[in-house]
Amino acid sequence: MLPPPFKIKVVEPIALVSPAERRRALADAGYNTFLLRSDDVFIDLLTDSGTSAVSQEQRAAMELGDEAYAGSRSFFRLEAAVREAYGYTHVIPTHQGRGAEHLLCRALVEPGQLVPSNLYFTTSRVHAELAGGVWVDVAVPEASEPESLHPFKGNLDLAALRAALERGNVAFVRAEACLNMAGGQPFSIENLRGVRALTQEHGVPLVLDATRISENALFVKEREPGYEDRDLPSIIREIADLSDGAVFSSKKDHFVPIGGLLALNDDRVAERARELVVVYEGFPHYGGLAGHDMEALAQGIRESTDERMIRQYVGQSAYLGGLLSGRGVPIVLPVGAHAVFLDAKRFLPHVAQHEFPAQALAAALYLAGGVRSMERGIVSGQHGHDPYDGLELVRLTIPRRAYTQEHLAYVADVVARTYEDRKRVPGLEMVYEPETLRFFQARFEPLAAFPALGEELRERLELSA
Ligand code: P71
Repeated sequence: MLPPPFKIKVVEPIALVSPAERRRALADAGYNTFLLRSDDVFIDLLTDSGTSAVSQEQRAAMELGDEAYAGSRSFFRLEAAVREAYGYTHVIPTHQGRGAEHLLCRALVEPGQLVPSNLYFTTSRVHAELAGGVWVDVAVPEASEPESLHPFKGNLDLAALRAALERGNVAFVRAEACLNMAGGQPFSIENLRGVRALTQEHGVPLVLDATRISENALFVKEREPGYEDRDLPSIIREIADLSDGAVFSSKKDHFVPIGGLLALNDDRVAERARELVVVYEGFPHYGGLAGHDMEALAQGIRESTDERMIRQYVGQSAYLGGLLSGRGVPIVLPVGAHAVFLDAKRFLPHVAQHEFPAQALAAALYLAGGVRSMERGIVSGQHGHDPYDGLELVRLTIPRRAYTQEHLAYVADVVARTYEDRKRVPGLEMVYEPETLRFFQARFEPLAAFPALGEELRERLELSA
């Protein structure tokens, strides 16, 4: 693996608090890693959202932020950067991805209309449903098979999509790049072309969730015949050109702590979205962002099409995944874009799904080594009273440009140590359940005492140091 195409100029101290403090912090957080304080976390792999390092060019650009309420120069620079990278006609900034999802769904979804998509993302689905839409899962079955080596588990199932379109009353079709809930898995351009043909045949808009489009383009280059010699920006552009619009959470690929985009080609839909943005986000020339945020975002978009940058990032997940597979830890394969996903059903087979195995595993990893991860199982996946028997994953998500190989090697040690002691990890009981997006703030109690993983790991690491 080549070294990263950057070096470190500004650092942020981190520290591993004692095992006793971790126990207390975890209990105070109701065994939910979302509720931990970052001071109690050593390696923070909760999310790649808003956690990247910014570049010196982004910092410099921020000085140029034009904070004019309307007609801001920074907006026009952002618009130009979006058009250059993706080619969309209309650009509406939002405070983050879900702001764009809200506007899109309010503009496009009528009550009772269907929104077919590859799997779901929590906020995307909630906004479609709040607008009265009905979410339809049209992912290929391999998306939900952690052991399938399918190279494009982010593909849409064209037969299922055709059936949904033939039922009629479809608001828009959503295709998510590097499908988060399947493990950061790409779609192929061949598949997207098939989706495009079907949506055009039925006169239905195709909207990308392009949050992780750069990594998707890199996987296309590596895995799809005919793309090996293409440059990354042209593949990104080809993907965007197959769609009618996109939502972006810019907190990922665009290397900014805050920001999102709604990009559209259709004038009428864009007009509706602009009527809504003034109600919910702000004037269309800033949409919930400061001028300096838009400058950092415009520069981040340019960096996000740099193949060396994206290759280094995807390489970090592959590195961590390789260390874990080598030690027999069950993970989702192939390793995806932004994270390594542990398969909690195989990691903790003694914990039944109603005892929240992924939540319990995330808690155990924190105790073992101060590593914060995110539950992606029944706590985040179950929706209302629908039964859930889907994936039970723990996501070790890699912030961009933030951690070194040494950090990741430590994480692999913590996970492998926890795996050795997996039989002693208890299930959980949910003691507080919020009504929507329950995973953020739910609280749990362990059904038996957690083993003293942390104490033992510390001894081992100190001995080997
Ligand atoms: C991630 C996030 C952040 C997150 C959001 C909700 C629950 C837990 C964590 C955000 C995404 C995303 C995709 C594909 C839209 C959003 C929302 N991901 N689409 O993975 O991955 O964007 O957070 O900027 O509002 O940790 P937003």
